Amino acid sequence: MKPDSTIETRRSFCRFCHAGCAIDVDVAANRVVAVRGVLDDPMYEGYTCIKGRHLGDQHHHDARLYNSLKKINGSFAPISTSTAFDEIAQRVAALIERHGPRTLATYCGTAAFQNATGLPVAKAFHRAIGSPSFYTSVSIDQPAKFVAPMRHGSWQAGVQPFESSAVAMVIGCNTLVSTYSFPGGLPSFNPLVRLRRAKANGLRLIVIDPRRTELAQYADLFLQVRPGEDPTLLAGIIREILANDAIDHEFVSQWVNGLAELARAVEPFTLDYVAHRAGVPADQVREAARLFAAGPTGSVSTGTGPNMAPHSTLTEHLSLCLNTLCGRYMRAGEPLLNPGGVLTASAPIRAQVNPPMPHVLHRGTPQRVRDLYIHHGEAPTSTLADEMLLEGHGQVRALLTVGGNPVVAWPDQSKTVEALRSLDLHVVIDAQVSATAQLAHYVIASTLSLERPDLPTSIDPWFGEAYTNYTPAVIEPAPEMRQEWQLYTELAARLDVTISLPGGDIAPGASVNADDILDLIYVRSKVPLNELRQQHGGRLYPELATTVQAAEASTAVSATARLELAPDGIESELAAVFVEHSSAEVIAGFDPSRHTFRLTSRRLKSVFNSSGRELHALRNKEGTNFAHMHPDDLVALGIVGGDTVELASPRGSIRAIAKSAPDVRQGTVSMAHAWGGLPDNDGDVAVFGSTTSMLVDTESGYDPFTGIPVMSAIPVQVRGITG
Ligand SMILES: Nc1nc2c(c(=O)[nH]1)N[C@H]1C(S)=C(S)[C@@H](COP(=O)(O)OP(=O)(O)OC[C@H]3O[C@@H](n4cnc5c(=O)[nH]c(N)nc54)[C@H](O)[C@@H]3O)O[C@H]1N2
Ligand SMILES: Nc1nc2c(c(=O)[nH]1)N[C@H]1C(S)=C(S)[C@@H](COP(=O)(O)OP(=O)(O)OC[C@H]3O[C@@H](n4cnc5c(=O)[nH]c(N)nc54)[C@H](O)[C@@H]3O)O[C@H]1N2
Ligand code: SF4
Ligand SMILES: [Mo]
Repeated sequence: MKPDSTIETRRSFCRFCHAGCAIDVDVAANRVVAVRGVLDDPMYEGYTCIKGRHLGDQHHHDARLYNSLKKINGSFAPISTSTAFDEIAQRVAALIERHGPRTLATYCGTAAFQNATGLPVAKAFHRAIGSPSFYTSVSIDQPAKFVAPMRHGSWQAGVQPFESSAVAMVIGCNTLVSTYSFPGGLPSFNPLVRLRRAKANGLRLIVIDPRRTELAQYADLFLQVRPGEDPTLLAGIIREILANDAIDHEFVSQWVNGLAELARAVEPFTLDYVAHRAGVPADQVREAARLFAAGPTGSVSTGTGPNMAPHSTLTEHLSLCLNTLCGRYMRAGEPLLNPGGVLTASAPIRAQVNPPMPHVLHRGTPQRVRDLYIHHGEAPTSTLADEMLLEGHGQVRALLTVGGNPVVAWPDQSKTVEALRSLDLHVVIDAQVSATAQLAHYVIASTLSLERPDLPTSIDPWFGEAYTNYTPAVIEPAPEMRQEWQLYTELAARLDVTISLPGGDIAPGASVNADDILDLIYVRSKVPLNELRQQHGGRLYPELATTVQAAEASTAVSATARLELAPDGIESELAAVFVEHSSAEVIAGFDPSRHTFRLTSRRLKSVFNSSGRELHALRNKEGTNFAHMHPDDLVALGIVGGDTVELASPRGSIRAIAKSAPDVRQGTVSMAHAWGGLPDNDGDVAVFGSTTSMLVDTESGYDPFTGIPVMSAIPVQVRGITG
């Protein structure tokens, strides 16, 4: 920093992860010199984490990409971004001409979500060119969250919120580290303070996780379940609640179908069976059922753990059933402090059921593999590598990767890398040359969060009270950098395509800026964007609060607008679970005598998936993605923390550094994903880590509705490596 440069403080919000914490950014000479939480922000009250406090490093580190790159004879050379767009558009046009629009796919990763404009414009571009090949990280995250309610139905007014509840059951979610949670779970906005307040108000917390997590430290009841056995445990808890007749009869009789069928399906899951299979003592199962059903308020929520384990839509369904059986929903007249978010249109929210729609799950545009379909306009990412490799009509030959890192994040790393290497055209827009960008034909230098105006959109409906926080760009991007939406508007200009957004069209070549795009997308915002732009940072909008409306008369008597406890397939899937010895049996090649451990997913505080490792301060905090194991398991294997181990699943093997972790259940290896790099980059695992997706098989054990493979509770053999 030059001595004469003055420091100016600008208000914004952090987008390193999804949590959107309000921050003050000190800027001098267009560089971020410090980041602090905003103490008087009404939602975050000054909270930030170590990643947010290193936002400046993220923007200015040595490997930051300031220019776009083109691969020539196997190595990258700088190219002007505008020339890159000319060349890319030409190649896209030729590929579409030859193979049809489906040949062009987009994959939007996490950085397209912490970003109000990236995802909507990408989607609109795909609609405009007629390409259904639209993929995001959601389908390798918690896709059951979208599919399970299509079979069960959903309650329009939502579940009872965590903070004002008497009890909460959290299954495989660790918000104190991930600052992430769906409604019903611990809100991710300053989570520890909210947890402490809720506990001071009498909340009783039940945590179900194979690891005694940071959140589990606060649990009144902790069930250290065997990885992958949540369906058994939840079936047992439901059976116990039914046996004690502890359900909300009034709610169930008015709004619910399938009670007898569900009761029949869970009947075999006795306390003894559950204790044996899920590894949770019978008295704890009984106590969890008693505590949850006693409520009288509070819901079940799940995180990525069970959503990535075998039978993920079944687990999600059973968790919805628990909420439904106990009637843990907002009722007519109760307050809605953030009715559907600030940035969406006003609409009455009623105490009634959005009916199940199971018929749409196997209808629409099919994928060419595994009998999977496109839901919600999004195709399952677990099939994208196959769609690139499988020849024939519909093959994906060109990919746009937007703020994602498939090489380390997509399931089955070997197949992913083979598929990416086979593409005719791969364009990555990223702020650094990620492992994925190394394989691309073009890398477009992207802006980072503080270089663009934005709104916290993906979490907008999740705030407990109506809140939003418009931010202008707080520093200027370098001239060659582009925002994600510009990849699409620049292609559209060159392909003569009109992109339609809710507020109007973007004609090919029209001159638009990021604020114009925000206006076009969020035209129905309850508070006009121009009003939001007048605010200095985050604010509550208490004037938007309403109450839950009574059900429409026609719905209240309709037999079809009911929540379904036993939709088609649930009884047979529970019966199939019952006869398994272990959920790992769904995976081809599983050998119980060899694969005696289960590898579970987890998040690390100082990095965000593959982001953050490029910054020394953050990397040094974590070291690597250790294979955390119980000390007794280390002794039994004859190894100590710091030793290298080989983890071998039926699909692949990796090396990792063992770490003694008494908080991990025996028989479990708890390890973070998205470390390592290209498989032939045989780096030191103690420094680079390793990629757990190498162990993931996409072709067996996947969920039949979402295609998500088994990405947690993966059966592995663990071996110490000597010498
Ligand atoms: N085995 C296993 N696999 C998993 C998981 C697991 O638990 N286990 N988790 C899954 C989950 S939940 C997810 S969400 C996915 C994540 O999958 P991805 O989203 O594909 O992976 P990330 O590492 O989050 O990729 C983010 C990329 O965006 C770049 N980036 C950061 N900021 C910006 C920006 O502002 N603009 C642009 N253009 N780029 C930016 C980063 O440099 C990085 O390369 O992985 C999934 N894969
Ligand atoms: N610091 C940081 N924050 C992040 C991320 C990050 O990488 N770092 N990633 C972001 C992303 S992309 C997402 S999707 C969210 C995810 O947010 P969370 O869902 O909270 O993710 P985790 O912290 O991994 O918590 C998952 C928990 O599931 C448990 N688990 C694993 N397998 C099983 C199982 O079979 N059964 C049960 N019951 N539990 C199991 C794990 O032990 C772990 O405690 O976090 C986001 N936030
Ligand atoms: S929790 Fe997420 S949004 Fe908040 S400071 Fe940390 S990285 Fe930024
Ligand atoms: Mo995620």
